[in-house]
Amino acid sequence: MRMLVLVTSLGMLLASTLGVSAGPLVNGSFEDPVLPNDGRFDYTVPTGWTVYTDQTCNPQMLRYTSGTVPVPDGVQYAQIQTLASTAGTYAGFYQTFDVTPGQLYIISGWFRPLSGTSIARVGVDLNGGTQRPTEWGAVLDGAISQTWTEFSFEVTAVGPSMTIFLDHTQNGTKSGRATAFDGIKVVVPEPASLGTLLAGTVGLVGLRTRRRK
Ligand SMILES: [Ca+2]
Repeated sequence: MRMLVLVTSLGMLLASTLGVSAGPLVNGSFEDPVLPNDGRFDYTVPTGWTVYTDQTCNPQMLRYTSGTVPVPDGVQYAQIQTLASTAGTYAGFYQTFDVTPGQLYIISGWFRPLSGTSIARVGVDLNGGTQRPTEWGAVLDGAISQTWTEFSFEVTAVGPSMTIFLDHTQNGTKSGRATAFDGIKVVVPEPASLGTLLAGTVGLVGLRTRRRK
């Protein structure tokens, strides 16, 4: 048991040394909960995420079946649909996760406005609250593209947590507009001395393997 704890600690140390993950952002790929493979979509809130809107909306999760467009990350994705017939109405998912103050993070993922009047946006509340952003790190207007598009932007943490907003809004007055999201990731940029770090990693992994025996 003591050896197990040691190995776990070593793994955590390794992860923090590498800086691969920013912390507990969970289910950025929307693979949880697992949907049945027989339906087109489910009105389900993805695990770890919270729904917000100014009026009314439908959270949805979808699972790809054969014959549909490939999913960017895994086999499921999430989308948010506004039900109000008001231009500017909005809805989305947010999630708060731990960060290190002063650290630079790359936020990336995929989004897809599902109509010509849908607008996909991703932004953060740097204070880790639930204040919907007024400035966005990534925007895709459905009038420009309605296909899966990868986005990426950088933010510097100011506190111990940060909240990401996956936002949908619309230009037109038709209800039932939506935006899809998948593969949301928060990572620390790779350091320049990657080769040196990798060499060190191989050594640590070797050590870890031996200790497990
Ligand atoms: Ca996915």
